[in-house]
Amino acid sequence: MASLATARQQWGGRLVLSEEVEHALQHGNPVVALESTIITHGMPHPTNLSTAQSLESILRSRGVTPATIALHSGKVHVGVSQAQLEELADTSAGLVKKVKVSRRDIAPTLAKGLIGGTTVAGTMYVARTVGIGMFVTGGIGGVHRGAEKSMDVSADLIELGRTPMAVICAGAKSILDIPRTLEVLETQGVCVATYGDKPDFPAFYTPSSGQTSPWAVKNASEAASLIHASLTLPDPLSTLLAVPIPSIHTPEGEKVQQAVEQAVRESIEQGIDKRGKEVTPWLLKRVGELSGGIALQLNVKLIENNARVGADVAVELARLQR
Ligand code: PSU
Ligand code: MN
Repeated sequence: MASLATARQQWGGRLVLSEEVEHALQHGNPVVALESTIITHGMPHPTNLSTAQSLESILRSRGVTPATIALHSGKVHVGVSQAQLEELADTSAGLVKKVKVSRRDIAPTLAKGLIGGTTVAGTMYVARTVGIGMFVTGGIGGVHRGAEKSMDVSADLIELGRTPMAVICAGAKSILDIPRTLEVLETQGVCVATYGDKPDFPAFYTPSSGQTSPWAVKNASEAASLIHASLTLPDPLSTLLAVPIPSIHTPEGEKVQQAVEQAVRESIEQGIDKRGKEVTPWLLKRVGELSGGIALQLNVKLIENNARVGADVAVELARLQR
């Protein structure tokens, strides 16, 4: 595993760890990475801020140190201050636009000293360098509908294939082509496992996408053994742990599905589907508008649920790693 001294050297003075993250990593205490694109581009203000704070406090209350990752003024931050969280979440007009930072955007965002929210791919890239093995988020990027023409396949899927880590999410949004997303994950050598009683691969707002995950784990201890096995292979591999949204939300989830279908239709009609990195944020915003705010409420519920599960798994995993 990467030592902090090595990581500092590799980043050449660009790495800033929060005190609590540094302490936890040095002592082998459980640490979970959190992304920041969801703050800068994925949710509207002020829910983006309250959710980011809530995720951190859920993790802490279960004995896990949160490492929210973001770029700021030429530095890579692993663990951000309250003030930085507020700045990331501030979407008022007139501010310099924040960058959505996938793998390819890390260097230019640093070189230009901009503020960047890291995507799943960007967050994994950074987390690995400091030896963090677990990451909690809402949904990953995937294969977009129509990708057989547009070739819009999220860098998140490729990152999962090259950066060994356990990523906990609620599946992939049905703004995406879920069967093809699962195909690419297989091609990339990523172990996809559903958490809980049923093997269904979840579709973010709803517990089932109609697809089945190749693997399943029943509880935190089974999840931790799987992740431990993946991370201790001769050439470590990633696990995508898919946690279904709790079933009490199913009626609202089905309403949001209708908004998703309409948003995807509109994106094609208006040519938004050809705008690269803007596609996902546009769809998220439009689903929010069309669902009258229900999508956002569900998004918060499911990501908080992921944080609870992720914390329990991280505690078990740290035990196995001692
Ligand atoms: N899905 C969500 N909310 C989000 C994202 C995805 O429900 O905020 C963000 C994540 O940061 C993810 C990124 O890594 O969008 C994927 O973007 P793209 O499809 O452009 O790779
Ligand atoms: Mn894309």
